[in-house]
Amino acid sequence: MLTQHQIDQFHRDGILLLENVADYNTLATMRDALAALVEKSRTVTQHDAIYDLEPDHTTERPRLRRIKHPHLRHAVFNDFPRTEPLLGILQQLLGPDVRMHSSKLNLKARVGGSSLEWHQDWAFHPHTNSSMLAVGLMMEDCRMENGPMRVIPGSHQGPVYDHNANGRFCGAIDPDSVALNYASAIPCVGKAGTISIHHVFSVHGSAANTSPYPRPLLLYEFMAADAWPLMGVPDIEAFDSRMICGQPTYAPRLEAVPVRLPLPAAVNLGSIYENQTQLKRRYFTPGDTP
Ligand SMILES: O=C(O)CCC(=O)C(=O)O
Repeated sequence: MLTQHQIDQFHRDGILLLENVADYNTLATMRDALAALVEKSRTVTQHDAIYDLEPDHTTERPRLRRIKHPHLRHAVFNDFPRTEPLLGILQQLLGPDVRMHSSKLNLKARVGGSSLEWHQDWAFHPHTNSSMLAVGLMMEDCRMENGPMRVIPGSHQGPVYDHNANGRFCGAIDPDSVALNYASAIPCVGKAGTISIHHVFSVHGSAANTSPYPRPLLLYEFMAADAWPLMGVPDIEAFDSRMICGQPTYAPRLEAVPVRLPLPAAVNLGSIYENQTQLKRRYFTPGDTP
């Protein structure tokens, strides 16, 4: 469980790191599940519902940017947030009723795995209130050369920034037009089993992976059950099946939150990496992204 000091730190900085949240056996099962998914990607030649490919992905040398919705691919990814200690941590931060918004496993392939430009998760999916956060589990040790996620402390107190380019949503902030202290960003480095927790408004991004090892970061987004997406709920059964504890509600809680809708929609819906190529000025060098 979190101490009051850690809870205060999360609210002050919008980012918190915690060691030893996943144990040895859980990490071993996750790594096996990941290896099987990477093996299956050998026959895939285009982005699909499961895989986001690095531009140089081949059958002989599979290179993935992301596995989409890992909680639907293997029980270990579904169970992890539904068991202690993560479950209790989420309830401390979000209350008794918690829903998963989504999950993703960002692999950042070794030697050149793609960077991600600065962005706020809120820009992708504004809700009726801001009781939302993301948890990132380091499935392997993560160092600076692996291209760790970096989170700008205090940026969750700021506005929601423009994430459009060429007249469409692109999922990235133009670093030259937003005066943030990018150098102050906290790198999410640590031993395998460490988690980061960042607020839905926190500005974050990551450099390319220059190391000879991949950087598997298992990310989940969660919200209080009374935070409802402003872009609508297309499938109420799927929505409620993502409750991880407590009860769903049909009475959204409304907060005076800053909102920009992610519209007009990005051209390549479903790949943040492709969307961000629309940005004119990048902060990070792209890695393998052409
Ligand atoms: O993988 C990373 O370094 C950042 C992840 C992220 O911000 C995202 O997938 O939205």
